[in-house]
Amino acid sequence: MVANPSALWGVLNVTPDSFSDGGDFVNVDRALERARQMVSDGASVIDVGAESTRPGAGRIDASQEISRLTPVVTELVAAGIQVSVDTMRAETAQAMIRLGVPIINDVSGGLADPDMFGVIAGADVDYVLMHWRGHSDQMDSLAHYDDVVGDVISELLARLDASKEAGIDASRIWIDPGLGFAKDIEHNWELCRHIDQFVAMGYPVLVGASRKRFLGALLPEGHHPKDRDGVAVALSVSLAGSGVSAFRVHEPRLHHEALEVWAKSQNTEE
Ligand code: PMM
Repeated sequence: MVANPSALWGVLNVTPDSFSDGGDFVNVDRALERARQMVSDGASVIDVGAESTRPGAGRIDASQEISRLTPVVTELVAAGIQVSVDTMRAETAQAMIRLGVPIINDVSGGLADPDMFGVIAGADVDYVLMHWRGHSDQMDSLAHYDDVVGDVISELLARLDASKEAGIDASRIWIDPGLGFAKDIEHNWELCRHIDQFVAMGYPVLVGASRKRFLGALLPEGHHPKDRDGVAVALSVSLAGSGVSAFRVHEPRLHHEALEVWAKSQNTEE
């Protein structure tokens, strides 16, 4: 038997200003075409976001976020594609749940909006609870830890406790160490090296390293974030045997092929 490669969540940013693909998929037809392509390339979930979380990014309001998401999400749900919506806002999450979205991906782990946990607790959805310390315009100044792995785990545990108190079913929760969010380059690597400790927490783990700055630091100055796909694939392969449940990636085809090679190369004979 061949070991199962982790699942892939394809990133679809319907934003004019995301750091790697801003503006590429604002047009609804192009967004749908890209989503379909990512599914045929091996993505099992399409993670749609309408608000950029790149470092330094400003915020948009909920009505703008909902109006960017609605046409794309409606079509994806109708096409039977498994959709996750990347939002920190309870109002947006509620609107997307009404459209039939089965997963809410909240990079703030419920911290950005006090109503988020209540919305999730009352719905039949999975919830990605990511480690987060503050909004994009301040997160770089929040990247201070005594022990990054221990601190991120204890902050996640505090959010998991709060989610339980709010009535969210633990079996619907995914956790995510939040690579690039209030972490410097070395913090991100330290988290990758110790990803097994996150897996040991007993929740499915989602990792979002694709095209992030800490990977870009390995490449020549002046490169485009899209040039980071090769190093991102290498990282996915290096984490493939760690028990991570899914990788959130911009180029599912490359990750899918590489993870297949990884799986074939494992000695998993019964
Ligand atoms: N990273 C970004 C956006 N959403 N969601 C999760 N769960 N984990 C992440 O690491 C994550 C995320 C930022 O990257 P993008 O601008 O390429 O979407």
